[in-house]
Amino acid sequence: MAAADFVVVANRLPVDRVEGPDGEEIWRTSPGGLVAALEPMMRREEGAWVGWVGQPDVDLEPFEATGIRLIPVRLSADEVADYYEGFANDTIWPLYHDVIAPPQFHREWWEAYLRVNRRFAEAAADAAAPDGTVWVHDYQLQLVPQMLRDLRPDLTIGYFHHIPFPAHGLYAQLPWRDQVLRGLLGADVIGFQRAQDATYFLTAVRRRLRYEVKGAAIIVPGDEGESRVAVARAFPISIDTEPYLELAARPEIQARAAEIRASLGNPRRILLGVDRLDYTKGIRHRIKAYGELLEDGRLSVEDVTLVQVASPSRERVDAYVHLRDEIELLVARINGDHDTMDHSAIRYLHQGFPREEMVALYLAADVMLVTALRDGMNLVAKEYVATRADNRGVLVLSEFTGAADELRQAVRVNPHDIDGLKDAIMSAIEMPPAEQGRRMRALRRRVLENDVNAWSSSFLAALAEARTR
Ligand code: GDG
Repeated sequence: MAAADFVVVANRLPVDRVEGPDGEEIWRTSPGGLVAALEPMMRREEGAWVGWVGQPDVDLEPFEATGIRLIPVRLSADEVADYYEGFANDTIWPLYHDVIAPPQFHREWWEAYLRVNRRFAEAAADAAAPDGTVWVHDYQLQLVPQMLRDLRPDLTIGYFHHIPFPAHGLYAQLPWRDQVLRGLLGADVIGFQRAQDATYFLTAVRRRLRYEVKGAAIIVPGDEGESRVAVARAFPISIDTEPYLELAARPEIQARAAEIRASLGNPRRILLGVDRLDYTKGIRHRIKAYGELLEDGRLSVEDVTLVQVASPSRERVDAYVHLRDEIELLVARINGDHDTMDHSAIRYLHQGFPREEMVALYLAADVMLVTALRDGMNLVAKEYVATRADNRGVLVLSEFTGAADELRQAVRVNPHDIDGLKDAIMSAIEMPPAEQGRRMRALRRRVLENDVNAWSSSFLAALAEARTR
């Protein structure tokens, strides 16, 4: 296979194995925003994508799916447990989300992380053409940039971090804190969601490694006295707006939204939460606040329904098993206390839905609740805004999301403050149409102007500039 001028490296390949019409297994691209953003570049540059297929012990040769060259990295079942479910999702994820859940530190998980990161780096080194560009994604692969630079000093390397980077006092807990910083610093450009994440990273670099930092530029010393410059700054990610606009305009999806409203008993207001079932998303805080509003008599189930989609996630990690039990107990209690034969307090759905149904839900929702305790960006907030072409609806948004930096006209909340959250939910429910319109227009302008293509273009422009340094 010919070498690629542009290589993306991410934990997952953008494909799922599904059953074809005759029962055979085929690959279908998973329609994420990242694929949409990178597709034009992938085609133009004859790009390649290095990643895991999502199932253990699958040996596959490189192949093409819908025009993208895919290079599978094999993971054994033990590696999935130690590198992915362990170090990535039970060490880094909780640590980087402000230790909302206690991070687990295990040396054998770190060993697996090292081994798997090396495998990804080697696959990228094999795939990339001389003087090519490689863009590495996310917290599962923080060591890849430096490993790749050691193998291929000719490459221009970018890294984008999709989740928060923690304050130094928390980051310092990581037993392998210096190795991870050095891993990331192999990149020419290190992108974060928020300015605050970049600042925390620069602080960690200064305090742990004592490297010189000038603004966003880090002077990275080499082995033999020479040095290079790495840049760390914010590139807030966004959504591919087009499919959301298109789906929201379809009559059958609008009809489906009306059908959803009717099937909930035509409440005056529908509140909606859409999250992976994750402890970072503040689902418990949201449901607690809503339950208290019913308890206090400020809301009634005839008037209001909360629809909570909690899509299944990381079901083999203990913290997620406990979280599901807690949430389901809470939902059952609230429904038990408040449901009538005709109306439910909470319609709870522990399921994933097709995008069409998600857009119908966004259209049906008068109030969107995004109450994350910590979130790199939160694309759900942007998706909701994109679909609200009539400028109606209210976004309640946690200030601990990356989206809060941009979506200033949302109703902002601190989800830890349950009384404040209750008041915010009430003000969203009662907001007059004129104010909804004023806020939603401004929010939509922001999201439509800064879509995922603007994001990838600005990151790639920074990388191109790095190439000339
Ligand atoms: C990480 C960071 C950052 C969810 N359930 C269903 C479904 N979804 C879709 C949503 C949205 C996406 O999944 C979730 O994106 P988020 O940004 O909300 O959150 P994470 O999954 O935690 O993503 C986050 C992001 O990376 C990008 O950098 O923003 O901070 O944590 O698109 O719509 N989609 C469908 N059915 C579902 O049931 N079709």
